[in-house]
Amino acid sequence: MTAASGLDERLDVAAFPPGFLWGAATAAYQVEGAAREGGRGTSIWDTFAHTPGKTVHGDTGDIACDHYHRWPRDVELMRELGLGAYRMSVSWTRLQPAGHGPLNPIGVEHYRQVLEALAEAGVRPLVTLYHWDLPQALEDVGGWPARDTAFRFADYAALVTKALGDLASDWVTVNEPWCSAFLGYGDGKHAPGRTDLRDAVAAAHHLNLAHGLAVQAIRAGRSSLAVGGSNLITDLVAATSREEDVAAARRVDANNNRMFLDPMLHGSYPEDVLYLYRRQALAELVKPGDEEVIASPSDFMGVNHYQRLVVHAEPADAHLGARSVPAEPATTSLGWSVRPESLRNVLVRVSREYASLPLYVTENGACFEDYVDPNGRVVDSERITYLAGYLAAAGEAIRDGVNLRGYFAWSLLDNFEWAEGYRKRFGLIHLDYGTQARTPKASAYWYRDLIARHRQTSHREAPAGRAASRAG
Ligand code: IFM
Repeated sequence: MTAASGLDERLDVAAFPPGFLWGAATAAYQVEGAAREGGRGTSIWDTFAHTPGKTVHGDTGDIACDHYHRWPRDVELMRELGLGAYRMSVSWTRLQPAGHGPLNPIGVEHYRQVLEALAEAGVRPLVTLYHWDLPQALEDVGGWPARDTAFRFADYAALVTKALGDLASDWVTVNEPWCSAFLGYGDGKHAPGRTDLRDAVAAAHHLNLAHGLAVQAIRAGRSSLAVGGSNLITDLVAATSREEDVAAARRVDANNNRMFLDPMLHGSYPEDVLYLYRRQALAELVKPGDEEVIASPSDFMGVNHYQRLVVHAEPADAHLGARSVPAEPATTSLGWSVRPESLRNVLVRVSREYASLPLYVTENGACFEDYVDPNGRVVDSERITYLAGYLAAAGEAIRDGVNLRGYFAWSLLDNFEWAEGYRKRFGLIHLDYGTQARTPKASAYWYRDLIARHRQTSHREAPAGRAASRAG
């Protein structure tokens, strides 16, 4: 990897403390492929993607980036970029094919090899236990709307951290429970494709419960590990100061953000969330002791941030009485807003309203129409501008007092973007899906140079021994 990049001088690396983790993220179903190898079981995403009409072009994760076989090259690329950390997820069905019982030794061996290689490359893993790939066998007996699924997840979390916890000290429980619950069971755009708001609300509570039970189970087995959840935090503004719009924005915030942050970090569901879901009987789903479990102390909180939404009151909307549109300018190829100050807003908000816990940006990034040009390069200037802006905003949040310990660009590689299939490219590294050729984009070189500059600056500034201190 040799191409040089001009580093945007407006981005002040001195804002990031020594030891700040510069990373990139992926998730198992989006990159691994090898869907029928190594004793892997079927997940809800296998079933969903293979159902006609559910994903663009009928794309599936059967092959994806073939990371299951090509991980040595991908770890090498991480080393060449100088990444300090890699956020990956482990596939539940590769490790526990039917969602219960002992772990599959082939799956364990696979992840041990990956984690060992990361250690050799000096890349610290942050491992997510659940990034949406529920075993189909558990869906068949109720899925996340069934309370028992939370307990199955806690058992799995205990087994996995026992088997791999000597090689990874930082663990994320569930990724973006809002998406799993409301896209998976509410509007059916994601697996398993169910469309019942009652199921979505039950799923949301059981994902929260699964987080808390997993924190407890992991601590009981290996108390030295750092554990936290990753929530999608959306920056929301009311379209006008009219009371109806302000109330609609508050309902969307209740559903998207506070339904997860409040129980995890404050120990209870907010009154307006309980009221919003009175017909779905949320209060009855919450059994005595659940809220204490969900609030089991975390070591960090992961913030996934992509969007600012402008919320209008919409009486015709039966769910939230709201219509949310991306704030202008909506310039990613998914039509999402590019508003760097939103990242600062959500980090400051989580830090002030919830906890002074260490925070990580566990995902942030954008998809654009990237392609390999006739010179063999991928010149993704929009992504460089995006990253420079969002990282500057993260630096401002640190200056505002946010205890931010790391940033994970979404994503290391172009990959399977769920219902959008392969046409939406979020990677720092371009994938030719036909040949599996990897081509680092201009943004990858830019990020590499940023990381190197931060390293030089903090080595100059940090007293010996401070730079490598453990976050979390
Ligand atoms: O690709 C996803 C990821 O799996 C979860 N967070 C949002 C990303 C972009 O949509």
